[in-house]
Parts: sequence; structure tokens; C-alpha cells
Amino acid sequence: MTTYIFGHLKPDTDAVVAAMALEHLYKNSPQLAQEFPNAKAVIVGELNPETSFLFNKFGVTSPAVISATDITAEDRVVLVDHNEESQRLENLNPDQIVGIVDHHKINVDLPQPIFLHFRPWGSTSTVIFSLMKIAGVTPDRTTASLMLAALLSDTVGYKSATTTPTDVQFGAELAQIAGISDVEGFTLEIFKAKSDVSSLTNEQIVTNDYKVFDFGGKKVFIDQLETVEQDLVLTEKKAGLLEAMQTIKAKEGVDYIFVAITDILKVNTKILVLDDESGQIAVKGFSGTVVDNIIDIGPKMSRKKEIAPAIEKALA
Ligand SMILES: [Mn+2]
Repeated sequence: MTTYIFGHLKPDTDAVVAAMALEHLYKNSPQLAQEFPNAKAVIVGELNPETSFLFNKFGVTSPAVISATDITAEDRVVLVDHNEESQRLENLNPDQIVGIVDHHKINVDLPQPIFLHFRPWGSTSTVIFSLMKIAGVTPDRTTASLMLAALLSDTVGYKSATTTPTDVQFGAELAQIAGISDVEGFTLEIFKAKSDVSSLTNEQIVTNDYKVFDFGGKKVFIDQLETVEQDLVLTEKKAGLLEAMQTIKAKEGVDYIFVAITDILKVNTKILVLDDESGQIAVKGFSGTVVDNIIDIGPKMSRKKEIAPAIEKALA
């Protein structure tokens, strides 16, 4: 029997690191080891370039990739960094879910009582650090480095609207454990790794960091690219990206597709919309105007707190 811990289908650094940090916690707390035996962090999709960069930097081996067929009937599952069914591993038996640690809006309907740890903080890694404190478990240097990286990545270096005072305080504590004194320099390194679009195809950019939401029965695909090269992406790559959006929309069978290109240094997001109908939804949600398939939504950087809710509201 294994307790598998994993994040969403399109794992970002917080999803991967949260699973690893939770494994560390479960293995190092006698009580939690009983509750969650043989904890094993895994991933259910390929690593993104940012997470690969971090694993190289700290000499960490990636958790294994698994699919639903690797999970046997006696195994248990703990979800991190997501909870909605549409973002879960496909064909996962919901009866096997025994816990969720997350920082997103709750949309769960499970038949059994489970462990739920939700906090409205900037990253799941922040939530897991609080669980470590409660259990009296201190992360090792490498785990603390990765948790800090996940926190900085999810909060865009504490600049995202999702950042709370707890994130800033726990981030400082993690930096201390990790022995990282130049947090600003570390943030820039992460941004650069996150932004490197040179090696990505248009389809890879459109699926780089996406989530599919169910908004009143409509399936809405929202991808976000955080970059320091917004202008370049929206000029040279625009035509190719719109074509890739059309392909992905059909492939995923969604009703609407939006691709947010966020400049993390300028603190600005522009959203690519495919057609008039999605353009009208964007205008309704954010106000402003669509010019040549692009709407400038200003300093909004958080998909969870600013982008997805506006689209949900516009569709209601
Ligand atoms: Mn997260």
C-alpha cells in the first residue's frame, strides 16, 4: 500500500514541490507516518522548464511520472495544489482520495470524510510549511530551497495579489533554513527560467500552464505564460499562438480558450482571445477593448484571484 501524493495534470513548481515537501513531512512525523503510510511524491505530467532548472540547480531527482493505472485498489491518494475534478488525474477513483492540501477555491464533492488543509495563502508550499511547524518537522536545506522557490514562483516574487503577510514571513524563514541570503537574485533566476520561451513551440506555450475550469457548465481553458518578453511573444509569436489555440480548443473539447501573457517585471497581463465571442466575454469581465485579438487587463497577474473569477463572472 502506497500513499501517492501529487498535484494537478499540468504540474508547476508549487504542485511538484508541495508533493515532495508533504512526503518529507509524512515521513518525518511519527503520527502522520501512521496516518499516511509509505508516502510517495509523484507527478502526473511532465516537468516545466522552471522546475527542471530548479532540480538541476539543487541536484534533485524528479519524482516519477505515474498514470491512474499505476494506482492499485489498496493505495491511497493525497492531492496537493488543486482540488477540482477537472484538474485531477484522469480516471482517478475519488474513493481513494484521503486528503487534500491546497490554496485554491474549494470545489470538492467526495463521498467520504477526508483530511482537508486549505489556506488562502500564496502557495501550497506555504500551507505545507505551516503543517510542518504544527508537527514540529523542519525541512532539510534542499527541501526548504525548493519550497521557497515554489512560494516565490506562485506569488511572482511576492508581487501577485495572492501574496499574504504569512507568505512573506514563512518565505523569510525558509530562506534562512535554505541558507539563501540573496532572495531577490534567486527570484530573478526563477523568473528567467520561467520565461525562457525560446525552446517552446506555440502549442507548448498554449499548454504551458493551463487549467480547465467548469463555469456554469461551460468548459473554460485558461493558460498563463509568465515572461519577461511579453512584447516579443505578442508580436512575433502571435499568429502562431492563435493557430495553436484553435487546435488545442478542439483537442481539449472546451467551450472557450484564453491565453494570458503576463509580464512579471512590468506587472501587466495581456490576454489573447480567439474570436468575437470570447472577446466579448473578456470585455465584460475586464472592461477595456479587444484590439487584434488582444485585451490589456493592466496589472492583474493572478489567474486564481483576478483572471479566472472575472471570466467566471462574465459568463454567469
Ligand atoms: Mn500553487
